Amino acid sequence: MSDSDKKTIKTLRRDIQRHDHLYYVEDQPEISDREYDGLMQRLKDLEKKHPEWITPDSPTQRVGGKISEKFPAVTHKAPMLSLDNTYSLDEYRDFHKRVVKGLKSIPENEIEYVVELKIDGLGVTLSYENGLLVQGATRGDGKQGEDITANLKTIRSIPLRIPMEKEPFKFIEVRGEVYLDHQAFLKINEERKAEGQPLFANPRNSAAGSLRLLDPTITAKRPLNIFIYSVGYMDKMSFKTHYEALQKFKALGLRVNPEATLCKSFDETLALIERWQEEKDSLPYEIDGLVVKVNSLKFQEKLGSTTKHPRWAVAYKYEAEQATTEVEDIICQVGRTGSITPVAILKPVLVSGSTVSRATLHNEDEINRKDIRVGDSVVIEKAGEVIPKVVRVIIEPGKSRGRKFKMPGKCPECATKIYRPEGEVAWRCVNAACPAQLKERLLHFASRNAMDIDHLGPAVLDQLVDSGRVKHFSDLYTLTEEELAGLERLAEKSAQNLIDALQKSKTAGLARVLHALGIRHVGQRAASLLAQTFHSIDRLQKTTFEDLESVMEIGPTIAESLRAFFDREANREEIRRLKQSGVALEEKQRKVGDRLEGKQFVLTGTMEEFTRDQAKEKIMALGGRVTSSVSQKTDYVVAGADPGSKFDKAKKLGVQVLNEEAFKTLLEK
Ligand code: 1X8
Repeated sequence: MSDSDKKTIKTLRRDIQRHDHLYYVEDQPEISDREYDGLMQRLKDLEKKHPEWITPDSPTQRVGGKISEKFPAVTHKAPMLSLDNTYSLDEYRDFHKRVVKGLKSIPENEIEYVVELKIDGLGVTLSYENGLLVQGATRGDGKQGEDITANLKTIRSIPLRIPMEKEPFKFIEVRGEVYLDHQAFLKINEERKAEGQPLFANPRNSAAGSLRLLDPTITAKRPLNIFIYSVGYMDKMSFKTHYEALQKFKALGLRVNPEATLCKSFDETLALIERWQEEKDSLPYEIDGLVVKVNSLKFQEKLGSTTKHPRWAVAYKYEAEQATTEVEDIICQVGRTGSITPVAILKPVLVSGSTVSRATLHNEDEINRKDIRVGDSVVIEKAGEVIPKVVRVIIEPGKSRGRKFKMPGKCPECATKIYRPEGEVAWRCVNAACPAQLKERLLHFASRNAMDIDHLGPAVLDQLVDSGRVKHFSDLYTLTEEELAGLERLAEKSAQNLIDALQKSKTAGLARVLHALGIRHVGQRAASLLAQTFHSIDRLQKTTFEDLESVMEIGPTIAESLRAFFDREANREEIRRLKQSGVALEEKQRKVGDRLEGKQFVLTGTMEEFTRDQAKEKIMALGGRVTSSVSQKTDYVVAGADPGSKFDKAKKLGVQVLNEEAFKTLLEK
């Protein structure tokens, strides 16, 4: 008897999976809801009889138990970069020009693009191992996300298993966008209104909120959906083009947006931009533009990425939603670097579903160009998560206006005379000790992605800075519990907690310290690359502009900024003080070894077994460094198939060239 039960269970699972796919992915159901419910009930009954046969990919297992109070962190196998945005055809043409230039030896007519819709939702990853969905995560900050597997499993268009037995890869992480369509969004807000709960501002927030619920049974009730749009990582690369990857996703049962279009030329992409301008509002879900990607994966690799964006893809954004309101005041804010930004205080107004009461005015020239004055009626717009901005003033004939806006002569915080450097748009407060700047810098230093010092908020910092007790980051580490307990609004317990948090932050590690120092252009990713490459702040400090620049992904802007920072005695002094306070300024080198210590590598061409990032990781794990251009200092050039000009240069300079086999031997030696 039970043998036939086993068979029935298998058949039911396969049938339900097929009907899920037909209904949720293909949008072409073959059976009625009632028949479907019948199949599901039979499966549930049989699994109840034989609980030992329940498998994680059974359709009954979509809704699991509650999650403990927090989602575990997940480090992405490859960073989830954001897309560079373009807002006009001119900017968009510049993107194409950069691509053509970056692919110098390739004729323009060989460059294909894929145009896709940019879904306004939440980026996620799905990892399949031997076909089984093993993990789902949010994008998070691009480097680390949250493990939301249980919630993603409730999305019926996400297969719990994909048929990858015949594929050359055993592991694949795909990326996609989770979203709610217009109808689902309106329905959820209607329900929330009825229940007296606060409304979601837009479909994107509502999707994000739903995915971060700790109780998957509630997530399961939200009709979330997904479109898969790229490979994040796979153990064996088996596609030549992005479009091919999309077709493979479809064949595997993953939900791919049907509007993805292969374009044989740049002009074809322009036609699509025009077409979607007209048609985007008739889609059943929100898009905030198009995504255009270079089709060839080889070309993608050639173009590479900056620390923030891939150079082979771009977002084309359509005009954002606009609204009209009134300027009540214009104030000036002092930033971390002393730049002074005028901000409009607005009469609150609803745009794209959220209330807007401030808008950045960017800088003096912007205000003058638009002639924005207190009391004016203005058109504002909000594009996605971008800070709202003032588009233009509505001139009402006959209505008298306020006075023309003038920048204050002095810093609104420290009253130092402000100045506008030649050739720049921003006015600056040059007082390095300006409390407003110092507070912003300290807040950044303590922030979660930097030194992560809990309990060091604006209220505490205001007092410490205003009393003159804290003038540098390092002063934080000489604070005592008694001193802190004496501050307003800080209980004794919090004082102890803050001391503990400061103590803990000393071991945050070099990458975080480099980010926390607030060196211009050195964001999280650059800081982490620098830490991995140089291991200690002393070494970094001694590195020349040329060597900094040759680190892959660093580039001249960051290199110049680092040099400028370390060339200032005041900064070196501060680093000495931090070191004296016990802040760790060295990265422990990974134990794996330092066999390649000091060796410089350059990678070129395509390898069979490694992607570039994988090869780079292996080299760095053994203490070596990877740079982007071949010079006298290069020890090895690793050349895969179809190597580029770096190979020729290596030959010319007499640098040792390794093929993939020799490279593998070197790693394993
Ligand atoms: C973000 C998105 C991408 C796509 C669609 N919607 C998005 N929100 C797509 O590639 N079709 S790609 C992307 C990203 O790389 N940050």
